[in-house]
Amino acid sequence: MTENKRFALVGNPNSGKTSTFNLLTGSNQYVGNWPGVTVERKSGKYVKDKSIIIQDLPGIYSLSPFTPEENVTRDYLLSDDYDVVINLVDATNIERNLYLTTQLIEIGKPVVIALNMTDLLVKQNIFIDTEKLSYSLGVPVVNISALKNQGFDTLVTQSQKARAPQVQLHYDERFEASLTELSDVTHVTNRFELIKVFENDEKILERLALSARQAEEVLDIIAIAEDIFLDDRQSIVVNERYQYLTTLADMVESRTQGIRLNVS
Ligand code: BGO
Repeated sequence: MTENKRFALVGNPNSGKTSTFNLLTGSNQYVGNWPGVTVERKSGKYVKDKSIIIQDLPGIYSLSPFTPEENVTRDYLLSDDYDVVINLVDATNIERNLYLTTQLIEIGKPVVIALNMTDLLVKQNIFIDTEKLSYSLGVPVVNISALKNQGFDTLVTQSQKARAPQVQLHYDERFEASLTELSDVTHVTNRFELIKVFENDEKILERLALSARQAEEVLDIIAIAEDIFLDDRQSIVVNERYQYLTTLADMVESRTQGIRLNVS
């Protein structure tokens, strides 16, 4: 079994990506631009093992390519230029941060969640069951604090040995039924691509080069879903992800109000 050597750092803005990148690479950094856009490209070598290459990717909230940053990150993640994604997640705001995670997992390459800012959890009376989170998403979750330089050895070890996600995130049955129909028509099996077909994502559709008949059937399936959900295709997907994440957060996170009862 070969170890992963090419790490891609992905996360929301302010999740601690820059702090993490600096800790992992120290002064072994290379700064340039991504081809064709004025988006900064930073990569580097791991301070403790120079054979590990770390690619920092622009901070984003979603893999819908609306901004140059989202485009750069998405194109990179759909390439074969990396072995594993390290997904920075702000532990004090998991529901919002995990929105991107659902999409990363659906791409199907190895993902490790670096649950950052864990130094703030006790102060903010938040408890996260990381084992349950890991089990639910089918990917390793490592607690880190970029501020306190904690958890990085474990993060690197887990990233080296991470394998493709073991769980398929399951959405509402009606949405799943549409995805199954789309898969039957298009023969697409990758979850990320399939959901992008549902969203009518131009880039993915171009790549798939569907026949006129397939394209027509795809549009019929989506139109039926829009009638059922009384919503447009993009909003259906956003809502499905958030519903999934609300349930997940309820299961893995508890927040107390800062009142500690003394039980004697
Ligand atoms: C400021 N714990 C805590 N408590 N803070 C962290 C951690 C952590 O584990 N990791 C990062 N931060 P970036 P992106 C700041 O800059 O790495 C903090 O966008 C400030 N700046 O120090 O930049 C980090 O690259 C003034 O905070 O994230 C930074 O993903 C007052 O989270 C912020 C307070 O980290 C974002 C904080 C002038």
